[in-house]
Parts: sequence; C-alpha cells; structure tokens
Amino acid sequence: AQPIYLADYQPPAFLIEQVELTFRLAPKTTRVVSQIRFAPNPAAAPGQDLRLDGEGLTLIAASIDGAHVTATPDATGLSMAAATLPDGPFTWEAEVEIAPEGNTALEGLYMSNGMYCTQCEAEGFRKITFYPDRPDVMAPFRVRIESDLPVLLSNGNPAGRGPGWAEWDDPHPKPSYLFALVAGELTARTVRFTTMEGRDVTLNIWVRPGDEDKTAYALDALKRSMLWDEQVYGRAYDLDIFNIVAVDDFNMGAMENKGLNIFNSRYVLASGVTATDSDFAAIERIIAHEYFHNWTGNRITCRDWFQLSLKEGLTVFRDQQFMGDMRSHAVKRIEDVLTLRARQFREDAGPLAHPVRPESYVEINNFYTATVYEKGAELIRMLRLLVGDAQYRGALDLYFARHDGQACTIEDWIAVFEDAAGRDLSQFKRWYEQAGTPKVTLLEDWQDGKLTLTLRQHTAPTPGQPLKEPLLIPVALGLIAPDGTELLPTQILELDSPEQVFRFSDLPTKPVVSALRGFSAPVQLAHAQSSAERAILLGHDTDPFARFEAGRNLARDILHAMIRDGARPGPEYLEAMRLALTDHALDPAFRALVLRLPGEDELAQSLHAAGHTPDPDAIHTARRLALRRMADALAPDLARVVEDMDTPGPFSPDARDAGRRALRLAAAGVLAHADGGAKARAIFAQADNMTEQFGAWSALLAVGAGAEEGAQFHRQWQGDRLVMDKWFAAQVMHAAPERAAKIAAALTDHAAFDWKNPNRFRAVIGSLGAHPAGFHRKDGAGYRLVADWLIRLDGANPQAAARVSTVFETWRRYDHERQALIRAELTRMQDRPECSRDMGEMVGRMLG
Ligand code: B3K
Ligand code: ZN
Repeated sequence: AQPIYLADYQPPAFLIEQVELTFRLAPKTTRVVSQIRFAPNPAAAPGQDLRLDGEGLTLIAASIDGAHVTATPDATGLSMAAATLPDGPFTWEAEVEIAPEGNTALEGLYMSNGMYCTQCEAEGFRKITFYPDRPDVMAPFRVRIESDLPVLLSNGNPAGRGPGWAEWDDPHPKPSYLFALVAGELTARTVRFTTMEGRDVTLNIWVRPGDEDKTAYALDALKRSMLWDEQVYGRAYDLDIFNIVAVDDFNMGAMENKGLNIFNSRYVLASGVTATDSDFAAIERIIAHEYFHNWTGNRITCRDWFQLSLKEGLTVFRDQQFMGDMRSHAVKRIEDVLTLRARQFREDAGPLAHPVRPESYVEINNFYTATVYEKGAELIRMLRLLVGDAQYRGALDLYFARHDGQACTIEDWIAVFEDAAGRDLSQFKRWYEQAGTPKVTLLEDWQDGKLTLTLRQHTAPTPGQPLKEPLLIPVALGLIAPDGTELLPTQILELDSPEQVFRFSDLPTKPVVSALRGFSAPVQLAHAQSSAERAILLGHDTDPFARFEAGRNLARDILHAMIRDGARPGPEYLEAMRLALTDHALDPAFRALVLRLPGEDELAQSLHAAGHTPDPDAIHTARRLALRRMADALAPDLARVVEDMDTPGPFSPDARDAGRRALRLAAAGVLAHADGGAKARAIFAQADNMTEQFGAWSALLAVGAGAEEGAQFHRQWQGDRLVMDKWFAAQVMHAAPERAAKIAAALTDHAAFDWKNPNRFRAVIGSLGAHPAGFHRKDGAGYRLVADWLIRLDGANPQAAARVSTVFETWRRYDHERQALIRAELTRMQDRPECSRDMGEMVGRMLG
C-alpha cells in the first residue's frame, strides 16, 4: 500500500450542498440509496473528474440528474470523467447493497447483538455508500431508515416517524466521518437539559433492555459536561436531541457522531456493584470528551487526517480540565502524567515515534495514538502556560468565531494564539512537527548566595527525523528552603535554545530546586538531586505534582539500584513513604498515588533511557522485593490505613470516597506481601462494591493467592459481560511471570472467550502484552501466543489487531535473544499474503 503525504493535499474538486440517504435494513442485504447534490469547488482547479470513495459496495444503479449512468467501481471507489458531468451543480444518485451481518471489522455499518450500528471515523463511510469520504467535504444530511426494529436513530433532529420508518434531519454541515445510524431493540433513560441559550434538549442514553439501571452515572456526567462547556468555554449545544447508544462490540472507547454518540458499553454502563471507581472516572471523562467534540471536532473539524490532533489534542485537553474541575486538579494532573509517560513516552522512544502532526501514513486508523491525543493535549497546556489564561480564552473565542463550520489546520490553530496573544509562535509550532521526547538537563551551581541554573535540551533522532531543532520549552520552577518554606514562587523559564543560563541572587540559604512544576512540558528531566533534597520536596513542595514526582524519583532510583546491584531500599525511603502514608493532611487519592511503585514497563523504559538493557525478570523480582520490604517496614501503618479508609454508608462513586478506597486498596496491596493477603481477603469478603471486590481479588492474585475468590467472582458475575472482562484480565495481569502465557492460553480456550469482541480480546491478549515479565518470557511463549492471536484477529478485524500489535513496539530495548524471538514473530505476522494494510504498516514500521 502506498503512503499518503500531507504535502500532497489538494482541495476537493466538488463540494456537497445536500445529502439524502435511505437505508432499507436487512442483515445480509441492506440497500442504501444516496442522493448527493454536488457543486464544483470554486477553490479547486475546474474541469476535474468526480472521484468517489467506495469499498466492498455492490453498485445496483447510478444516475446523474436523473439520467442513468454506467459506472464501474474499482477496489477503492469509482470515477466519472469530467466530460460526462454537467457544467454546474448536479445530483448524483446511487443504490448500493451491503451486508452488515458479515462485517467483523466493526467499521462502516455492522451488527452487534442483533442491533445495527455504524463507525465511520476515519474512513468507514465509504463502506456504506460512494462518497468523497474526506473531512473537508461538509454537508447537511437527511436520512430515512426503513426497518421493523423499534428504535431507529441517526444524526440531527427527528423529522418524522411511521410504522417501519423514521427520518432524521441534521442541519449542521458535517463530514461523512460523523455520520451515524443505529437500529435495534433498545430502551432509553431520558432527562432534559435547557441550554444557556434557552434550547430545551432531550438527552437519551439507549441501552439493551435490562441495562437501564446502569445509565444514571453517564447521564449525570453528560449534563455536567454540557453545563461545564457553557460556563468555561461559552459553548452551548445546538440540536433538540442528544442520543448516546451503548454497543458491546466496538473498536475504541466511543465516537462523537453529531447528535448520536456511539459508545463502547464499558464506557456507559455502571453501577456500584459492577463498576470500579476507575470505570466511573473513565465514563465521566469519555462522556465529556465526546460531548466536547461537538464544538472541537464537529462544528470545527479537520481539513485532512494529518490535522487529527487539532480536534483530539484539544478535546483531550478540555476533558482533562473538566475532570480536574469535577474532582481534584492535583490528582488528575499526576494521573495524566503517568498515562503520558506510560503510553506516549514509550511510543516516542521506539520505532512507532511520529510527530503530533504526522507527515505521512498508510492507514490513518494507525494514528489514533497517544502522541496525537495525549501529547497533543500537552501542547495545548503549554500554549496556555505561555500566553496566560485570559489570552488562552481569547484565542479559543477567536477560534470559534473565525472557524465555525470549517475544516481547519494546525496553522489555523496557531494563528489564533498568535493573534490573541500578539506573539510569534513559529518556534512553538515545531512541537507539532518534531517527534521524540526532549531531554532537558538541569545543572545547579551555588556560590556566594547566588544560584546559577544551566538548562540544556536535546531530542534524540526518531524514524525519518535524524536532526532536531531546539524547541520552546516552558519550565515552571520554584525554590524551596531546606525547612520547607518557599523562597521563590513558580516562575516560567522559557528555554528556547540548546543551552541557557538562569541566575537567582539574594538567597538566604542554598535552596532546593523544584523544577518542572505541574509537569509544565512533556520532557524527560535529568536533574541530579540527593535523596535528602527529594525528601524535602516530597514533604514540603507547594506544587503537588512536584511533591509526587520527588517521591517517584526516590522510588525509581532505589529500584534501579536494586535491579542493577542488588541494593536494598534504605531507611530514608521507607521513612518518606511512611510520612506520606500517614499524613492525614494529604488527600487519600494523592497518598495512594505516592504509595504506588513505578510499574515494570516504566522501569524498563527508564533503565533503557539510562543506557542499560532491561531484564524483565530482574525488574519483576526487584519490584516485588521492594514491596516486601515496604510491607515489612510499614505493616502497622498500612494496617491502620486499611481500617481508617473505610467508606461507611451507601456506595458513592464521588472523588472523595474513591480516593479513600484507592488508598485502602493500595495499602492492602502492599501489605499482602507480608500478611499473605489476610487484609485483602477480609476486604473481598465484606465488599459491597466492585472497586473493593475486584481490587482485593487483584491484590490476592498478585501474591499468588485468590483462587477461591476467583471462583466465587466467576460464579457471581458470569452473566455480566463487562465484569467478565475483568475476570479474564486480572488472571493474566497478576499471574506469576512463568505462568502468564500459560494462563492466557488456557483462557483463550474458555467458552466465554469471544475473540471477535474487542474488549474480550484485549482482556486476555492485551493483558498479556501489558505484563512485561510474563510477555517477555525468555522461551518466547508469550510472543508466540500473542502473534498467533494477532494473526487470527487480523483476518476479522484489522484495526483492532493493528492496535494490539503495539505490545511489540518496545522490542529493541531488550537483549539479542529476545529481539531475535520477537523479530521472528513480527516477520511471521507480516509475511502473509493476506496481511492487512493496518497490520502491514504497523509491523513494517516496528521492523524499521
Ligand atoms: N474520534 C473517535 C476515535 C475514532 C477512531 C477511529 N479509528 C473517538 C474520540 O477520540 O473521541
Ligand atoms: Zn476524541
């Protein structure tokens, strides 16, 4: 397959004034009739052919302005020669046949549990009908659905309903990727919302009968999102109805189709007994994210798919702000940085590294990545820091005023910031173009009451980008006295050269430098500090992220020493953890985060960055040993925290109770390494909510116990698909390294292992890939099992398979033997004539 380049962008030859679609639904033979009013694009070269995308469509008939035409589709669509087209606007009409029932790729129109649904982003609409399937062609849609199913939904406002049919009208011009249709036996929970503009909106969440009692949280999150976008961004909803549908078989989290969001059911359905606190938080975030897309994505969309971060980075940033406002900014920031490092830094350090705005792709679905999403959000966070909060809001107002109804580029986005802040941001723009995580080195020099800080930046080469230019990096920095008083509140140092010096004088005492407060830039900071300095920051910094980071650095240094020279965690570290654990002035959620050791993959990543070849077994062993030492040293404190952090009264998923449960489970989890899981077992036995039931069982599995609890969990929840995903995942995730592949293999033989369901596939195969010591077993059993299943899934659902293939992206970190084993598996995955474009691109890039 040929790559597509940003540099080759051409405006569409034709624009569309109106789209009318009729669907006659049938599982094997759905008919789609399209009537599309085209007009030549004044901004394009005149006299071009009409090219329509189309894949897997059986063309029944076509006409132009009512006159029958013969069109011969090829593998990717059809063309009508310019000479055969009328001079001005014309109406193209076509009838095609498709088979939603056999569509296992879950893209286009497909079926899930007897219901019809669609997924069109990025290029799925071409599997529904012939169309210029690109985001810069925006049009109003009118849709008629014919089916005997009771619920028939599409985008926009309802426009008529009769026996066996329904019509929908979407007045807002939209690109085809936002088209959606749902038909099925569904039932809704409904509330009403009045917008700040006085529009009365019906909000529906549609689920399968029986799931109604699991919709309250999502519905409430939706209302809060709508209100928040009005209050914080001045943006109101623009239709009379907003529908959300929960679907069991779905490739991603959810989809922001105009007025008809379609969700993976795991991000809608929740009750206290079936969903964990993390599930509730994920639901709140994703509901908000998809809703926020209505303005950042739908009203203003992307000119082409290279601009994907224009909508995704911005919408992630907005959902992060929202979650901070709903819960805790400090805790949310720490969690976001942990995710960024675990996923985006990992991506940036390997063969799949690419800029936030890529320059080429083979399959765009492979670029819905942590770089486009999470790093994209970090760039917006930095922009806000650089221009200030008021100018940020001004820039966003300008963005909405200037570009509403348009398909835009990163250049348009940068320009509103330049105009609102009166500042040249051309150097900042490199962040969008340059891949890789910059390394910032901070050197301190203290003399005669003067502190001199030297900051250096360097970005290592990434695939296709051997040379890097210096970036504009905002480094938030403060100074703390050894007794904890703040000597200098946060300042933003702008690092824009390879090396810069900053001086601070008139200091009463040698300060402790608190650098990169709030994680002000997505960089890797190298800043040599003593354990004593880190302990001061952990205990006293005014910036909660910097406090957390100080504890994390302490833990990481100790784990590195344990892994490399068999050292033991010293008393300073254990004392620092005891203080954090028992400090009642701190938010329990924050304490839970401090208590959590860096994960095995994070350690492999940091060892690799420090020039070592990570040994997954040694990392696993050292981490367990550190947990054991913590458990022995802190046992009474841990036990007290478990008792103190109960949450009496009825279950509430709010941040306060969730934080208490997180700390309680974190403490019981560490303690299990000393008490054999006694406390965890007690929590399991008494649990009246899934967070504690599942958390306690996981803690037991992690110390090699929990067999009985697992059987009980299975008996209790075998009828609940979403809870059963947890049952599958936990057994793999917490397996002893030498058993993980065997357990995963056995689970693939389980009657309930429905591998075509993406959630279930990820629960088993994805979890093995996320268990470093189990996946990277020396004999290659983990690699083999994952590759076998990816090959099988690739035949049914290439997009899902390609996504899971990223479990191999870190392969060059490891020793030669492991590299050879992985290379053989990647080659086996690639050397098949039937290997999909999705998988072929991923494996090709990984092999490099
Ligand atoms: N925009 C969708 C993702 C579509 C992925 C296509 N492979 C969900 C989101 O980011 O909100
Ligand atoms: Zn999104």
